[in-house]
Amino acid sequence: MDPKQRSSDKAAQEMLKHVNETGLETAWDRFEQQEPQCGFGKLGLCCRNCSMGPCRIDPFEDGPQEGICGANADTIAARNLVRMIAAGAAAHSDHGRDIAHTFKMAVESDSCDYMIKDELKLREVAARYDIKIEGRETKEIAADLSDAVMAEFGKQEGTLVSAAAYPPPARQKVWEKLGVTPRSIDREIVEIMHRTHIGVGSDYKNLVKQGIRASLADGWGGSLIATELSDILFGSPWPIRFGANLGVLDEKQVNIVVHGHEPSLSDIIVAVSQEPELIKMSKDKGAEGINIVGMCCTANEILMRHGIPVAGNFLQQELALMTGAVEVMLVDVQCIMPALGSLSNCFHTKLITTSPKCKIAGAEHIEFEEDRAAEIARQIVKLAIENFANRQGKVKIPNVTEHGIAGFTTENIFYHLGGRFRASYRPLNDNIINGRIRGAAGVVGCNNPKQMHDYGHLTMIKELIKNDVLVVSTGCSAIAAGKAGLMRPEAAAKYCGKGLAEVCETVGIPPVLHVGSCVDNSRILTVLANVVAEGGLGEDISDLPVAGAAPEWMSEKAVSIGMYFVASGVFTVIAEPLPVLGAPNLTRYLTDEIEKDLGGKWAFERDPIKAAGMMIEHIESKRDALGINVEKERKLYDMEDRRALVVE
Ligand code: SF4
Ligand code: MSK
Repeated sequence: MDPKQRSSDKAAQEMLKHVNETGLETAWDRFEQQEPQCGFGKLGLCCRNCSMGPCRIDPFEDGPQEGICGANADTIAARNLVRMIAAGAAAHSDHGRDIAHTFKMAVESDSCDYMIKDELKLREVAARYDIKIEGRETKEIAADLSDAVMAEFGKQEGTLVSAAAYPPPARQKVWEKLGVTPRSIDREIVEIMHRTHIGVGSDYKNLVKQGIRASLADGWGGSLIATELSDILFGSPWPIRFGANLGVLDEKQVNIVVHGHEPSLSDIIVAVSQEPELIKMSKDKGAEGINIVGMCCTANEILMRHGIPVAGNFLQQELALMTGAVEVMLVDVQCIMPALGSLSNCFHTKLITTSPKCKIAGAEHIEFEEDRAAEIARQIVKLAIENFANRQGKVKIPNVTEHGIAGFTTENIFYHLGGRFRASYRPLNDNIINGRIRGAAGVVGCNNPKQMHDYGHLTMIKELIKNDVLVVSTGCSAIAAGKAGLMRPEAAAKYCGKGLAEVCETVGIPPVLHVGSCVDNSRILTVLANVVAEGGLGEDISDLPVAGAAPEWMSEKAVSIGMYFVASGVFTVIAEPLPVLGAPNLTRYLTDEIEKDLGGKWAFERDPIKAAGMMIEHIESKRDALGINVEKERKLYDMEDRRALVVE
């Protein structure tokens, strides 16, 4: 297929053309080999939850309408869906648990390579957990926070502290009424596996209810813990310039690509790669230095905090390796294609796995241990330096790099909108109320070879900002926006409607705010909670003129994210439909009736312009409901009016 039909990214197109000439395979080729994909799977109608099966339901109603145990289409599709949520919530939350372990080690040890970098955030988060702050040492507060956070994963009684401390009270009441307030993170995931076992639940709504509860345990629990402890431990992000796309690889330097999701090792890799001894070693081997670049969400973690350039998003991981310029691709967990194992053997690249949870055939395994973090990081950097001399043949790096500003957080967004002397969400709320900003949209998620690479993200984002909708972005969507120049402050004048352009230019922010990795979708939740708390835009997140989207989603984590946004009251559009379309009652519930229960709902739309139109329509309907769409007559003050403005 023509590379231009596979990707809208110039660097990816160039590499795909090169790949066609070399005969190597990519995810796009393997996708075509899978066509036509299984219709039962797409519709959610196959079940292999026990060995009486596998069973499948005939979507045309000519064949069986029940599995051997009697499960119908709604039951089977709902069980499959909530198992996807369990996997997604588990991935995010286990990431959170790993960060919590690193945090605990940093708190307990005096000789560890990690330390608390953001004391202010430590105190803010600890206060939310009701931990005494006044008159206490940092270490004491951190020790209490470490215990409190660890308890969130496995406690047997009560509900999540963060689900009560962060969301607006009105939202908490919605959850209480429906009975979906998350209890503990692990429990909700385990309970999905229990409820979906043969012969347990068959009521599709009751199954979805547990999916909702587990997704909330992810968004307002596991993911939030991952984000907040990472900020405390590695430093809260601050707006920072970054470079993006395959052109950030440097032919003359030792290139190390860090890929996956967890920042613990990559953060240390960034630090040790700047050590003079290692830089000298790289020069002794004929390189000009050491170049660390990121891929997927590990990239987002170190880009947000250190401005480390990002080589690409999910569908570019094979392409980065195919440049022949990568000495080491260092991976941790999630979104790492197994294909990298055999592909790395066609090049000099060493693929190194580091997590006991993620070993890949064809890769070398160097297990990461937090208590030897710097030592292991140095070992890996040295391996990369030694490997520089082993490059084979010609290196092919597309000369394509964009720049942008990343590093926005719940805490610093308001500094930018409010300015140094007016640090509150008031200016954001006021600009929404006065209509300069119509509303906000979270555009997040992956790439998927079913859609042209990056096209869905970019087309949707451009349509939203053209209509004065401020966009916040995470994950591979944020990387797509960065590569396309949408994170340059100048993008406001080029792509935005008049109102949004005015706000962005006044404050000096880009119209698309990079708020981090996949777990950092929790930042979007806390921004929404802050906007509600600031006042003037309703009592609940479901009152706000906001919407969410994942225009190229593929991972189970995206299903959990989508569900926790819907459950938090957000209208959420995804391109590829959830695998439920063979189950009519379940589909109707998710895309319509669920709104009565939660204030948010799902929509499926592959055309990014139409999807953006649906989001804008929703935003306008919320503005109408808030009564802020009324055109106000502008009053020009004369001297008499001014004299009347007596300052008390
Ligand atoms: Fe078939 Fe029921 Fe077993 Fe699923 S759980 S495989 S529908 S018998
Ligand atoms: S990395 S989950 S492909 S966004 Fe977070 Fe990208 Fe999706 Fe992975």
